[in-house]
Amino acid sequence: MKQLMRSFVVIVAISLVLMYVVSRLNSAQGYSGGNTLTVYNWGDYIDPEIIDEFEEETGIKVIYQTFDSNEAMMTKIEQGGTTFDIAVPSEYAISKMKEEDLLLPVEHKQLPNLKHINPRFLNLSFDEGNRYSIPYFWGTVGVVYNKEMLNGKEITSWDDLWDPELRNQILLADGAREVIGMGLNSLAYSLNDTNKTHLREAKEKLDTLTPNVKAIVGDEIKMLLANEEASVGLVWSGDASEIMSENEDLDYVVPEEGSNLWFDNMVIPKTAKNIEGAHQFMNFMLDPEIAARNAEYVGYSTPNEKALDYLADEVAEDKRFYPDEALTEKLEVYDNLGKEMLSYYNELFLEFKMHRK
Ligand code: N2P
Repeated sequence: MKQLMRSFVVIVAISLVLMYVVSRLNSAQGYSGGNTLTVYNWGDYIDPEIIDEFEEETGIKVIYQTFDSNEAMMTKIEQGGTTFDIAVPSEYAISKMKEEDLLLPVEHKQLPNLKHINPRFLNLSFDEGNRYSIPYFWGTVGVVYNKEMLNGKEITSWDDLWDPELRNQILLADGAREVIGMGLNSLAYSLNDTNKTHLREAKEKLDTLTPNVKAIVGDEIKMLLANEEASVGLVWSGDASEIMSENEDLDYVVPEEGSNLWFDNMVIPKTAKNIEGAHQFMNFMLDPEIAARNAEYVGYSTPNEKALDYLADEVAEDKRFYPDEALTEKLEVYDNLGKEMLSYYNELFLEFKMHRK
């Protein structure tokens, strides 16, 4: 009995010491127990130091997860296995998530820094009054190309990508709407076309691009293009801007037939557990100095007017990445085409990928 008692005392003592060590470790990192925030964002879409600063300032521990397409993000949120406090969908996905009742309204009163956002990026049709979403980054879809590797040949139109001289030279971002969109735009159809004959035609046109397509890739597209593994890429504008600062032979163009203008906003999924923390995170990201550093780090364009003051003039005034309204008016924003149509776009994209095999 004595022996048993002694073992019990030893176990209790060890447990107490362990509990003390864990609590010291946590407080050393500034976390108060259980105060966590789960953030779900695109890959390569935040300066990790900003997460550290948010944790230090608020005592909230951030659990950070990434996705590489709106479709993957929505599927995960719909399934509900992991609960997220913040997600960063693009406009058509926001509209769809609202429709499916997957979002919580945002309390503007808790976001004093919202005033720094340029009104041009507020109150857009996918979320009137910004009831559910707060601007994070914006941009276009276009083509990045290596002037040296193309021997000075310029790219100005989508059709230029079909040039037989570009055999095995093109990398495509892995996005259904972006790739099908390129097919649609090259045929002068809308990026929101729902006519299945047109969509099939676009997919068939894309099939003829196959000999030129080296690979369909995720965030590694930046590394591959910067290292000149290919001379042309279908990319989001910020990825182009990021790699152009690493390789001066690269340039970015939005093809003349037209392209996509997109907006990525922060939202609070319905299943969020830390709603107050989610607002703190949004307000932190809206701080002009933080927004500027984040934009500088990821290469994407900030909708934060005040943040532009902190960016170098050659960045903030670069029309390729900060096109004015006259330019963006010619571009199309993706509409929420509804479940059935979005699945059809995905299906065609998969078929195109299979065709390459
Ligand atoms: C970041 C991708 C941004 C996607 N890696 C644009 N919606």
